[in-house]
Amino acid sequence: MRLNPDRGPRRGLLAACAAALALVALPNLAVAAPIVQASGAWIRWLPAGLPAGGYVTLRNTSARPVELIGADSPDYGNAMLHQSMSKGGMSEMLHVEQVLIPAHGSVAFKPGSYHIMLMQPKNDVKPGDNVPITLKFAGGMTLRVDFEVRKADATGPAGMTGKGMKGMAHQP
Ligand SMILES: [Cu+2]
Repeated sequence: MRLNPDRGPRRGLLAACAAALALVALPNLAVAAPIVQASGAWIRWLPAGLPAGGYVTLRNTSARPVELIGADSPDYGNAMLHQSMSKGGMSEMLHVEQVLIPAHGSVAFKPGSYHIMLMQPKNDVKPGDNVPITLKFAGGMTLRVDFEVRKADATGPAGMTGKGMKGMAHQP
């Protein structure tokens, strides 16, 4: 989110939003002030134990870039960072080792782009649940975020079902 200096009146609102986000993020961190704030976290649930996509917007409040390097959830056997890309009209998913969040910048995990690929659901995850996911950053920082599980008809990541799944090596 970038502040436009020409839009003075909106500054107050944005600042209020940022303050609200900080309050939400605080309980997630045991000691340090929240360097990374998470908002809008949700999971696109799919039936029959299919892999689900996790989405969230991560905002880096610090003056140094931060690298997301992994994710973990007690409700899934495996969680990986993926990126959907479209190539010659087909969409495919790539496993990415890290996602850089620039200083004072943010990265949106969203359908058709970055997502957390959640595999092997364990505890009968269903729409309406809140699933905790621990985000792991370079340097040892972690951030626990509750993801709201939504139905499959929410707009999902391209390539997550049908032919798009073909040839996807989800297991390392
Ligand atoms: Cu994926």
